[in-house]
Amino acid sequence: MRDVSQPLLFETSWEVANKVGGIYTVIKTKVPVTVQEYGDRYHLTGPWNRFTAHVEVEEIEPELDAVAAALAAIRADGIQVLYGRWLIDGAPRVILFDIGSAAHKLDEWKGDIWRVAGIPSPPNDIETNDAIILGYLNAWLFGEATNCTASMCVAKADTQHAIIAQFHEWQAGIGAVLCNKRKIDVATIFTTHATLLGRYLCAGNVDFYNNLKHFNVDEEAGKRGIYHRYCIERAAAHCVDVFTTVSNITAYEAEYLLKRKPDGVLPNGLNVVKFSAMHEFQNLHQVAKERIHHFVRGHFYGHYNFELEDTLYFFTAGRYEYRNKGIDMYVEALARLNGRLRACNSPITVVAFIITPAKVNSFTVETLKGQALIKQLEDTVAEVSARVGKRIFEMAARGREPHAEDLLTEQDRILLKRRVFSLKRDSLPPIVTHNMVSDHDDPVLSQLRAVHLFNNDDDRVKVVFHPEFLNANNPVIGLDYEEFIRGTHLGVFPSYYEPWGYTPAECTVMGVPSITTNLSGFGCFMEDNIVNPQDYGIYIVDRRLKSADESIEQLAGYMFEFCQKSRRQRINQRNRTERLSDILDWKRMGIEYMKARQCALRRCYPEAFEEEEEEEGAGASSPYGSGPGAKLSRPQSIPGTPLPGADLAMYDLAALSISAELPGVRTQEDEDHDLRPPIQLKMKTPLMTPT
Ligand code: G6P
Ligand code: 1S3
Repeated sequence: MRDVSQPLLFETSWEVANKVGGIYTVIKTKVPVTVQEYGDRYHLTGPWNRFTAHVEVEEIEPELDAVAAALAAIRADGIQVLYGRWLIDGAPRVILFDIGSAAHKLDEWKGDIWRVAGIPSPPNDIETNDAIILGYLNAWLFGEATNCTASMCVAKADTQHAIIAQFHEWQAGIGAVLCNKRKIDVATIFTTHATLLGRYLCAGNVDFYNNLKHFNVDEEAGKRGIYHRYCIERAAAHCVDVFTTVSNITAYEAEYLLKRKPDGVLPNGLNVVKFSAMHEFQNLHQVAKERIHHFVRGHFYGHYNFELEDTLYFFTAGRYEYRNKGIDMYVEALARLNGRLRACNSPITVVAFIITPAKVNSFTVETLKGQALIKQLEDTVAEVSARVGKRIFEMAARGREPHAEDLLTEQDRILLKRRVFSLKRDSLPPIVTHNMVSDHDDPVLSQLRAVHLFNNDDDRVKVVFHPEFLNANNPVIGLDYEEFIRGTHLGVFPSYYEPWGYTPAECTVMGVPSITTNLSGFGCFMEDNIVNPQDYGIYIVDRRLKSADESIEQLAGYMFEFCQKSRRQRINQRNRTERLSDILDWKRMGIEYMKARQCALRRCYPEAFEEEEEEEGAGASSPYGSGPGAKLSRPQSIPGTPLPGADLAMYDLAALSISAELPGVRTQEDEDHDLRPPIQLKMKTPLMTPT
């Protein structure tokens, strides 16, 4: 019998040391807590991206005999594998497979996966081919390491420790299927971060959530050309000991689309950086905001008729999934906000950013010119100021009182005049910072035209569409994403399809209020766990029970309400938002991963827990109940019904994971800034301690 007290853990994903999207963030930020728990018994496996691996990974020799022997067997077949330490916090061991070097096996493996699991794989779907190769290599690794399919290194295989393999997302799913089909002696977990069908269906014009129970899933997948990928995802969900996803809403979706009710929910956390002094993050806001001011002066030159002191920065960001990420709703609500601010003669100007990668050629000349002109003006003013300073000093040193008219020479005046003239412009400030490949039918631009948001002088809402992710070397907004968030006032993410949603979570840990929806995993999590999230700067738009028009109205209302806050109120609200960051820390969220692993071990090696079960009563100590499909324990706080008939509470393990006294620690500074009581968490159930 394998020893379950010191298991080895392998976590596998396409995004290990390979940044593609949100899963990279999940894995990378979670590493420190996992390394703390597993130390050298923890490995991550994924594809070897040669463009990035050489800066991300330091090659070392494997220490564990079983891993070294397994890699030797795989390499003997001509497959290249990088074993090393991923150079991030926690420095975990990684095993990266060169997918191309296994291409000679592809046809054999495609045939095999059809025979053993009935999963088809059409030609020319590179992503699926890669997923098949990754899956087979992982299964090979686990087989060798556990002595289940060992070829040449039986003596070195690990037959002593229990091994847990966790697979993230469909791209890693084939490995999970093979572990099951080949009866490899590992406890398995499959975690989906979205469902393929969900993403596709939501992007179309479908009333997704109300029809979830009625989709003909095979037909819908077939119509969208993703049937084979769907087969991988569904098979993985069914082949593992424990099936999980990232939020209740996605668990509900997975139950109907993948036909297995998830055993639990593993919400995403973040590495929370705590400043020793509360005001430090407020200072960072001020510094970053100044940098955004600088961009705005240049971008709006010639029409810069608003006060930056009364300007608020809103933004949305993420993958360019126009409908799924709720960009459609954001634009419509901005138009309504513009109307309201104008109607009440508000002194506030909102500059609303949209940051999402689209197909572009380069920055527009107008955009670059604006920044160049403002830089020129800044340089000229600096030169003139230096000369004026020198003159004042000379006069004062000679005992003369300086008079304003003596300070600027005729030459200075002409120079300044020329700079001021160059700021005149006939056109309106541009909406988009780049030349778009399809300007005429781009969804954001088309809708901005439809709602007449053109950056007119009298518009109180100005729009800047930056169709590329930010980085510090950007010549226009020279800030990386994190600094940019810090400088803004409000993140707006009215998503329709958002299994978790890191964007509002990132805002929260940086103390920036945000708007999310009750269709996003993050929004539901906050709604389920915090009493009055709005008090803490988490606004949740109802996209479940309201019509689209009502939701837009609610969103516009939240933004308008935010515009009416005084500076003092905004500062207080930021303090409160920042205090929520503790509940998003992996130190808390990671507990759900522990539970999933514990559950996988119990299901895979029930005999190892028999004694304990006898002592405690069957199933008593299992975090997810005693067998697949077991009913989950219900939380004491039942969340509001999402849709008629939908019971999200049944996946609500996540809500159990936070101890009630967590973020309530208050400093004197808190008290000074914020007279409200400590954060009220909804859940009262104590932490489940995995055994
Ligand atoms: C931070 C800074 C303050 C600044 C304030 C501006 O709190 O520490 O010095 O006045 O930000 O807040 P606002 O919401 O107007 O950007
Ligand atoms: C998915 O990435 P996305 O932006 O396509 O996974 C993320 C990590 O779990 C999640 O935060 C997001 O909601 C999903 O949609």
